[in-house]
Amino acid sequence: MSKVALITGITGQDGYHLSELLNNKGYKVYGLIRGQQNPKKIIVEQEQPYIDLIEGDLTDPASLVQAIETAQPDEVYNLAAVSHVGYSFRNPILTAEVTGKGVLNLLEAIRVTGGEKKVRFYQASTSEMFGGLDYNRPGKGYDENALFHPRSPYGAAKLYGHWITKNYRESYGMHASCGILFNHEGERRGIEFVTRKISNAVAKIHLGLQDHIELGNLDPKRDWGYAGDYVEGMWLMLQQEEPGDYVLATGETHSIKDFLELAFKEIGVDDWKPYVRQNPKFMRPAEVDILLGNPEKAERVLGWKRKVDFENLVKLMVKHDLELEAPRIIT
Ligand code: NAP
Ligand code: F7E
Repeated sequence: MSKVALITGITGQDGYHLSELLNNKGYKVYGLIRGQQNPKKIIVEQEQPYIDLIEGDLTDPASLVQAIETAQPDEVYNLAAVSHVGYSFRNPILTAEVTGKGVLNLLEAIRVTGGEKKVRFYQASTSEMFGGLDYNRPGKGYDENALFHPRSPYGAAKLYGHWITKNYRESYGMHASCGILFNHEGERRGIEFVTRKISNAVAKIHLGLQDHIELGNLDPKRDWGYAGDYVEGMWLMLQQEEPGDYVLATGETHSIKDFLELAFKEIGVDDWKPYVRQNPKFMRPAEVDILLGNPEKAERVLGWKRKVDFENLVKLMVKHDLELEAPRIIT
């Protein structure tokens, strides 16, 4: 009998990579899709016909009960969220409803349908819960025991999701695990996130489709890995006998300027500065200046290790966007 997984956030970056992974492992995959006419539905149906889509929304508890009853999952991966930090400052209440309380709605749907002892649950926690302050382990990075200090409505909502997941583990004996994932990127990254915004603009600049890119703060540093590597870690967490919390990270940190430097090199440009303009519109009311993760526990307990390094991540993203944008040139 093949295992059954229900993935929320199926139209997102991680939803794509995780469903590919689980399908290759022989799982029956269900995906939760929201909205009356979600434009991404047709893309999922075309690219990943093996996924059974179930309509539902993290803010609608009854739809989640229905989704659990329909899929009868062995594993639930909660990837759905308002996930853009900048957007969360502009829409803090929606963010709390979806990214925070939505986790509780899903856990309750599992519990009231009697799944708390059967279902293994993954919560997509985040390095944004650390906030870049209290950087109390210089050189080593944040691990599972580091202090939380979220610096955005997104980070605060995720922290609620993190603690309510741990609470259901402790209160009801649920096999509920939290992956504290540092930034992970790739070909499927949303265009509103800085790495993809850069790789896509670099491709368009090279192809003559645009002449510059507008960005916010260029100094923050992030621990950037490849999404395809990180979904393997999510799956490994749910295969452990005991639930737990794990940091997935590369253990390296790089600035946005470093990313620009490597991305523009891919199109033969040594000096990126003439192509970049700063626009206050993309600055945030509070910034996370530096994130560096320590994945020692995940490496030791799960046997997880990232495969793609920073340089190859930038390369694969620019290469992908060059291939994506080239057909748009009208000759
Ligand atoms: P993403 O590409 O932004 O995808 C977010 C998904 O959530 C989309 O499928 C979206 O569906 C869905 N969603 C939004 N609101 C919803 C609602 N009310 N009900 C149901 N679904 C809803 O995010 P990602 O990069 O794949 O990240 C996956 C998860 O990991 C997120 O929870 C994110 O916060 C977390 N995380 C990401 C990173 C990272 O670096 N990528 C790091 C740490 C944690 P629509 O198509 O309907 O909008
Ligand atoms: O910003 C700066 C921005 O939006 C990275 C999400 O997946 O990872 C992601 O959150 C940095 C920030 O990602 C622009 O101020 C400058 O310092 O790509 P981002 P994020 O905020 O780190 C975490 C781990 C998550 O959990 C989140 O879901 O880049 N920056 N200029 C810019 N950022 C954006 N988006 N756009 C700019 O123009």
